Amino acid sequence: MAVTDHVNLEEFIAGVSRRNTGQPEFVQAVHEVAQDIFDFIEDKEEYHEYQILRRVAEPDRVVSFRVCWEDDNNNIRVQRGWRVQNNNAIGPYKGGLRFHPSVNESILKFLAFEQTFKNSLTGLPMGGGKGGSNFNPKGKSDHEVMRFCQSFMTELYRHVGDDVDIPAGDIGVGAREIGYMFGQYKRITNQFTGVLTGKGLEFGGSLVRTEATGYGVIYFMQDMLERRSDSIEGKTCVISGSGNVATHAAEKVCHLGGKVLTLSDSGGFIHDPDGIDLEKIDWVKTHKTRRRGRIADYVEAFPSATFHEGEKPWGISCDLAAPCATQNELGAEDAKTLMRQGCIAVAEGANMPTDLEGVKVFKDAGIMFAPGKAANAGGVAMSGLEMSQNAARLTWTEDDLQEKLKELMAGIHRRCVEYGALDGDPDGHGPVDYVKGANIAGFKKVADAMLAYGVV
Ligand code: NDP
Ligand code: 2IT
Repeated sequence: MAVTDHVNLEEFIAGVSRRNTGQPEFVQAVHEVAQDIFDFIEDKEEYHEYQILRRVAEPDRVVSFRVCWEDDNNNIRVQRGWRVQNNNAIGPYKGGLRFHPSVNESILKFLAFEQTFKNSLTGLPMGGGKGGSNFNPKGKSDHEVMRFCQSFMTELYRHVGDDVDIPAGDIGVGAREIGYMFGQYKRITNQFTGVLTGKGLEFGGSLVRTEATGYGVIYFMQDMLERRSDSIEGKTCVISGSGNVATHAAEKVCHLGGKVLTLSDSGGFIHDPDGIDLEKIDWVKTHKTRRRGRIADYVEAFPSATFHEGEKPWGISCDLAAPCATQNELGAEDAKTLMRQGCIAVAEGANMPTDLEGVKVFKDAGIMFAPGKAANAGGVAMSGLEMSQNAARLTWTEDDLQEKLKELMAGIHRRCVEYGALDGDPDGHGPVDYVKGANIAGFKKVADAMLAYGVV
């Protein structure tokens, strides 16, 4: 058994659990990474001596604050806000903001922890962070969302900065929210800097950032299939979610000649056996984003589809699957069902959508399984390019950025294969443990930077 801090994996996780009482998502994320890292560092004395694993499992800091705002009926409302600055060993803290009633410290700590290794995997100089609030944007007017965002930034501004910590969007935070928050930051500091990414194109945003996460997920899927001399063309794909990541993943499946069968939201999923083509995806984007509607309404617009209330799409027969909604939406039974129905590859668009048991089912079966920290890294990678453009005060063309996104995803795939090829041959066609590859490649760069700094 590998050891670090003179303990085995079970004892290490028990310690993480003890120190993070009531934070199951954070413990789950650490567990998932630690099981691969234990083996990797077994014979590497320096990592043990400097307690690197113990140190990366502790965020640099967690800032929590009160956010007061006034609703349209003049009621005073109180929300909680957080920013978790997990690790800045390889660059300023970077990661999204999530506005959803389920948000708590455990969820943000897990997301910031994952973000650290994801950002490292991109090859760009970005540390890991995440933040958000238990504010629920659903059913709120634009003015209510604006007042909330302004109040949130009135506290957050003192903890962020273009060389310190650069937030972006995540669940419940899109172009509208980023615009309100950027406006408030600029107003308070009187500085026009690249403090947020995912900005509007008029004020420093980057082309291709909106599409980047979803497109990147499917590029990664394509890279996995290509290693096995296969492709997306002619394959069916089930997708969960109907937000930014899900709709753009769906779009790229269509571009590459595949057929999308499902989309979902927190109310259930729609199954369209005719395929959800580009025109239907545009309808979903408008309906979910601009009209802030429900996916259930799809069946009225497209009667070829059926709506399955309260269910997830994993029972639909498919070749490929991309969970793109939220964490722990795919368990062991779902994983077994997917494989029984013929699924050969899974790429995670969401962060940690497959739980630990589900991942084990996929790994044991040896199917192509891409963890979120690799497959959905295209979004933050494009954010990294938005930061570069802001710092250089210039804008790159759409063609350039589309090409760079493909290259970035290919680079992430290559790094995973380097540490995850099960036959030790990164250049061959053999099976790859992408979870292990992503964890080790992501960890190594952060750990080596931490070693260079000594004990800080
Ligand atoms: P959006 O807010 O655009 O969409 C979220 C989607 O997921 C909606 O369809 C929403 O349904 C559904 N959803 C959210 N929470 C739940 C829940 N608790 N149960 C069921 N369905 C839920 O978010 P994104 O598309 O940006 O994010 C989706 C996932 O991708 C998240 O895990 C996020 O962390 C991850 N991600 C996002 C990146 C980005 O660039 N945006 C980058 C990398 C990862 P409903 O409308 O009913 O709430
Ligand atoms: O989970 C993620 O990678 C994101 N929400 C995007 C973060 C970013 O900084 O672009």
